[in-house]
Amino acid sequence: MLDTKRIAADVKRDIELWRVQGEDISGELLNFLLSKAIMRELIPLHEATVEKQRKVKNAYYFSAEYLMGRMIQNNLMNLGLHDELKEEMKAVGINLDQLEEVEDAGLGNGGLGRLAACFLDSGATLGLPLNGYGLRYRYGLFRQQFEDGFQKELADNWLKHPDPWSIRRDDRTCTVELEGKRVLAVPYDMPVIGYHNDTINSLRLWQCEAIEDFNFEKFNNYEYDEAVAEKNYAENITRVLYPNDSTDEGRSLRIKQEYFLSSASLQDIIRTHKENGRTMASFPTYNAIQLNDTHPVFSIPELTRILIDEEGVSFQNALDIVRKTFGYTNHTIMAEALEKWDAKLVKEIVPRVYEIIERIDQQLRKDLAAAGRGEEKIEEMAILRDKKVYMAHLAIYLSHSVNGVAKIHTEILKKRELSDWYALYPERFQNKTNGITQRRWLRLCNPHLSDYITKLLGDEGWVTDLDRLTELKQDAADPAVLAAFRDIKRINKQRLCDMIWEKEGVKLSPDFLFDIQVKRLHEYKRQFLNALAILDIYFCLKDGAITGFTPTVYFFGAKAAPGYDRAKAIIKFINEVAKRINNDPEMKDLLKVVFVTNYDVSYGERLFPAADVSEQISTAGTEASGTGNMKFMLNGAVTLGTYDGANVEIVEAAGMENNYIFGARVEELEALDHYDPVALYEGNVRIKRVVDTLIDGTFDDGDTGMFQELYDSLLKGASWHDPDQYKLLYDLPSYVAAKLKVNRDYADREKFSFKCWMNMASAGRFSSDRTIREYAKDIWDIAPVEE
Ligand code: 26Y
Repeated sequence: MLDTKRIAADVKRDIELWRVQGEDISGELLNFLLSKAIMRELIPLHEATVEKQRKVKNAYYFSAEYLMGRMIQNNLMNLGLHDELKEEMKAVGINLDQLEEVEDAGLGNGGLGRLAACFLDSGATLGLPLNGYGLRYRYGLFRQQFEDGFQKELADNWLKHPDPWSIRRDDRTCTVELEGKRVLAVPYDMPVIGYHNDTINSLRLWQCEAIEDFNFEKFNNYEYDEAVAEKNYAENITRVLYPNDSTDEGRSLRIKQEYFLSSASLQDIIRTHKENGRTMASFPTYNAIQLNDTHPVFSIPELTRILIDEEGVSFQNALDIVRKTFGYTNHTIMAEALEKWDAKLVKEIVPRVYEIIERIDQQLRKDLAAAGRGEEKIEEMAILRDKKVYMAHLAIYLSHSVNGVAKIHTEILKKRELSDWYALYPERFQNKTNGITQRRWLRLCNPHLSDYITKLLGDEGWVTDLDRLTELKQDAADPAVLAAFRDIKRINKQRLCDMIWEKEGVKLSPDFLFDIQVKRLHEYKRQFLNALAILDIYFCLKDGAITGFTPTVYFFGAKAAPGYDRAKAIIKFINEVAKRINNDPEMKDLLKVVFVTNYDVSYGERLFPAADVSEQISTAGTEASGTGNMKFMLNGAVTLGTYDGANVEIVEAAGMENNYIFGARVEELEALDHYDPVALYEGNVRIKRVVDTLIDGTFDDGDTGMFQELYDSLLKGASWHDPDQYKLLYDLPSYVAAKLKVNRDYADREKFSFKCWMNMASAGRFSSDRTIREYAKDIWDIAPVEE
């Protein structure tokens, strides 16, 4: 364990020095001083972990995204330093709450990136030899602002403050070749700290740099532009995270990022493998690599290439080694998000890797023919087809394990999207239901509830064994427990109100019902459906069709990909609805709508603990899992959702009767052969009334025509889709009914808090500790390193 006294003394001395200079201690400065002092102490612990891991099989998580959020408080908690340091700092007039100013590390888009971060936390806490590889983007996911209700994107300049949690490791630098040019891959290591144990794993993020930071030979030869161009070529590769999690774009920069990540990480693992005195034949015995979706899948042909070209391994043996090494996780059912790269681009950027892909494709075609597949089927399943590289096919063919991220998702993959592959390799398919780390998503973000749980359970064991929450189910019978639980929720709601007032300038009351939908903005997630339902409720409150309504705030938080026009139109629409309702004096004590700006990990840490109702309303069969749903559940909110993704398992664990499931299920939607949204619109005056607000002048889209486009998307369709492809109008009546049922039920606070409590007490399964144990046992074959 660390020497808290020494750390505190270090930081206090630094603080004094800054103060002598007349400097105020800002949150960022405090973060820097604390983190630096801790990092110094961590180095020997990290080295000890590395040494132990040399002896055993290791797993590596390859991911283009890591949504780490703020590091400092989580690290203080995991190291067990928080309380003591808080006291020490108080003594010199410093409040650790100042750390709330510190910026998030936002190197990810959404669920997939946050999952990677939760997995690393669980790996270290379980003492597993699990380390991460990713990219050190100069700019993370954009910062969102609203201007007149329109989303505007600003650069996320997260490195404008020094990044004390990373150590540059020049000694582990390697080179990567792209388009015949060589660039440097320089690793920056971030510690991944196990909770109250001595494990310090690492997240190694690659930064791309020119081989010579500035080529003076060229410069002196008057080749000024070339000298600068070389530097820019390299630095562009890790300049920015693609802010898109829905449509795959055939961009050469993205291919370069993906190959750069794959190549550098593999070189590093192979180097370690050899340093440990091992040969490539034993590579899969000592190394397991998990591919977080298809983004790092160039690793498959790249390892094949290295084995053949550099290690003299035969093609067949190389495929065998590769297949034993990799596991592939699929995170999406949406066809648009399945990566298909333009073969010509791949060939230009990595010609030799492309040749290997061609050879793998030939082998796959042979295997398929041998397995009795006809020409047409072979063409459908090929890796190279229509001058494109199908990354998912490459991943499945050369992995020993393919997994979905929730039961229903894995079933849908087997039955629909990947049915041909399931028929070919049934033994490769597995389910690994997602999870979240209770350290960040309860212990850190909800201290009052955490303390109360600890008090009831008698100890803090639940922080590393979330199943212990089931013991709390019996306490639901105790009215005093539920009353205390409600008091805690109210404190959390007040905290959120304060934050909303400060950040959004909207005054809210914690006595309202808090109903929250936070996630990336996407049509399939149906924020638009939520907005239409709120409008319907609003109109019905105005005309008296609804009475006895419990005052409610509907919260939204979501970023839209900058090029996703319709998602941006939905944001503008929700902001218009919010403006109308919030400015209506009749709604003052009844209804409010807030779209929080720049929803990110840190905002989430305030929102989840304050929620009464969690909105999870994707069209059945579209959301792979969802993990926000689990964060709400763990903090004691009920789910208002469709029978989709992990919602299915949430209600299985917490009881249908304690949640609000509505809408069509997958089978019902599949059986719909002539879906006619126009008939629904014409046949239901309430549907018509809300949909017409898009075109009757109720709302102003600033003459962009975006509301007309939204209207058309529901009733006319577009060149690329049928009208109302996500069945909003189909589910709208049952959704409004469910929203009103929640609202009525909430009036009986005691009964409602029973449901909330049962959800919290049933959340044990959704710990990422459980998920990671399953990966470790069923896919990676790794075990905790002995102390
Ligand atoms: C190819 C590129 C456009 C792309 C980039 C990022 C495609 C997809 C993504 C990210 C996808 C993602 O975040 N998926 C979410 O993964 C979560 C973790 O498994 C799931 O819980 C969630 O349902 C799924 O939408």
